[in-house]
Amino acid sequence: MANVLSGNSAKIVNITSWKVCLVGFLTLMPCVSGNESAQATTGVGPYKVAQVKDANNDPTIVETWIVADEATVNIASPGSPDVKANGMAFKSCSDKQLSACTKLGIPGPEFRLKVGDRVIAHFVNNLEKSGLDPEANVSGIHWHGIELNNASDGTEVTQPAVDPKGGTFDYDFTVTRPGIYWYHPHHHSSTNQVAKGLYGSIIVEDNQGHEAQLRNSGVIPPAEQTKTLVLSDITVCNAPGTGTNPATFAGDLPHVSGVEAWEINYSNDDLNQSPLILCELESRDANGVYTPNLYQAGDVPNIQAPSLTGRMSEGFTVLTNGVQVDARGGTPSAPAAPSSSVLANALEVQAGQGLRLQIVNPSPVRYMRLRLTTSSGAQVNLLRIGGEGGLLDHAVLEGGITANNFDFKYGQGEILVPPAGRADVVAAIPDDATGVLTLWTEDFERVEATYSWTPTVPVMHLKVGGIPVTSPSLVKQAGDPLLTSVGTSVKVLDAAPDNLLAPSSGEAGSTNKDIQLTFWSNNGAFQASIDGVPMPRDFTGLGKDGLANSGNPFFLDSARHATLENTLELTVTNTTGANHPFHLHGFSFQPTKLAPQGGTTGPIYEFPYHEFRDIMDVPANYTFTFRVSLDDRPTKYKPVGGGLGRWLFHCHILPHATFGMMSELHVHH
Ligand SMILES: [Cu+2]
Repeated sequence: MANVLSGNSAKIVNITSWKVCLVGFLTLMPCVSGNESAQATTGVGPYKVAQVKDANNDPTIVETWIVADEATVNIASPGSPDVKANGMAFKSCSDKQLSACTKLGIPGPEFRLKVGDRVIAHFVNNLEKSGLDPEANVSGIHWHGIELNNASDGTEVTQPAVDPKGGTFDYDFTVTRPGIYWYHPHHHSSTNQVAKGLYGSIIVEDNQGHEAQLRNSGVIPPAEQTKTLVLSDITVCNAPGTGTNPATFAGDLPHVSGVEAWEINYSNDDLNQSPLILCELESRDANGVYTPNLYQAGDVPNIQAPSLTGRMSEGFTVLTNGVQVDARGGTPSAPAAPSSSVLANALEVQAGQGLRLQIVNPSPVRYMRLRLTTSSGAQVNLLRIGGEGGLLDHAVLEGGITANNFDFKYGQGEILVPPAGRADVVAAIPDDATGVLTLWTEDFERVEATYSWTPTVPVMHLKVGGIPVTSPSLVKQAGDPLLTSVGTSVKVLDAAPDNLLAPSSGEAGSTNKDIQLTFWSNNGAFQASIDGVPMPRDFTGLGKDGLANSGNPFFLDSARHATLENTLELTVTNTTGANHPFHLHGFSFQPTKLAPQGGTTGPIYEFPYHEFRDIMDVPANYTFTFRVSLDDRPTKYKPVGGGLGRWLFHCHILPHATFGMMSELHVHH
């Protein structure tokens, strides 16, 4: 295995305390105390993630103290000059005194669990007090995708926000479904907190031995050939006044698609959130208020503005487990020879082996469109074997254009991971592979036939070495059996009526089974909303009438109501011209269909396999149909009733959610 650790561990950032104080002053925060931030680094290398510290001797209980803090991390690839980012990071401790901890890192430490395991997570918010009103650094943890008790869901409708500088909250839940999940804040300013680095992965394996059986029989790769890839992005400021090409957009990075348009728009400042705008021209405090001279070199700017007047931008540096992997020239289909630094930091693989990648995308805006190519540029298919709800019945090859002309807008054998999405994929390294293979993320047409103007960059390099492996039973192509080969299969939800309840007296809500993702026209400006009703959860302060803080920030006309233990069939119609990744809290859903919205024509996609997910990227002007079973689970204290309560649903492009493309499913007795 390539030694990816030695270079990185030598690069623990040493920053002087005056710098932290200066940053603190400029961001209207007190100086960071203690040495923690000065010692922080990113995870533990591009292809490894730190694991949580477990304080509990019971093998079925993971108990840990999860701390959110300010942190300066080094996001440079091992061996390259440091690139320091003044972000935010999680650490995990095995004692209440917070003395035995992982390093603060991006991403936060990973939970590896089995179905049935109980998680006791004592959350500690050590972020600085912001001095802003409303308080900007309140926080909490949402356990994205976990079907847990409502009180542990970590949103502003399930618990009070946790105060900075020492506030705590105890989460206590049991994991019930295998799959890849993640955790992140969901309270005020969570857009900014996630953009600055507060996220981590959760991997849950089944407790029936199915996955172990598939590993042991060589159908899927063994643990040593399984890697977590937390693929995110971040923007880091250059020193003010040093030009329009901040360090995070290095002009010599390899780009492929969309770069010309990106550069033109960048130089014209048409991007609403270029680094120059975020860091200098329109620097904003954590409440979205324009505040001049806020950022110095190395700062990670706030990205949430108080109104949506244009399109959101991706972060400008792509991170693989908190590190920018080495650049590689050329294009995915014609890659340049690898540099010595690529060779030094690549993960070593063997020809003929299978490589399993468990991918999480915590980016607030960026879609990861992933493609693996050989040293000569030939594509190696990324076979999807699972993701948000555990393993599939059979391996699936996604992307391309279907027989009836449904266009995924990414190539067959590529993988698209939208914001907050996850994918479990296997790549069969070709028997004749040599040299360095590279996994790239490319631009995606997320705004109706328009790219995001993001450059194509590598997110992983694989160096072929050692003795070739032959694994004839390895999953290699679409249709190869997974769960079916070990005598089980994904549960299938039967067709169901919508079963929505009328809101009872005194409650607001809608009985329309079609949830509409809308851009509501707010005096000529567009506001992301549900059913035309913006539901400001944050500091945007707009009520339905468009007036500043109408006094009803939890406007619920678009809420849906249903009864526990019901199965619903609902639709989500995207009436806008851009893709939106739809997320439902608390209950994983089974996708059935994507069809053109009413009144329009176009190809239909019926899901040819069964799966449970909590994120669905809904294309512009399409209607997504899904089924969901409102299963109960224990509360923190009782065996039943944990499924009752208020569960958010929203677009997971975080600025859209904050603007108001968010509502609630209320689950009643
Ligand atoms: Cu959206």
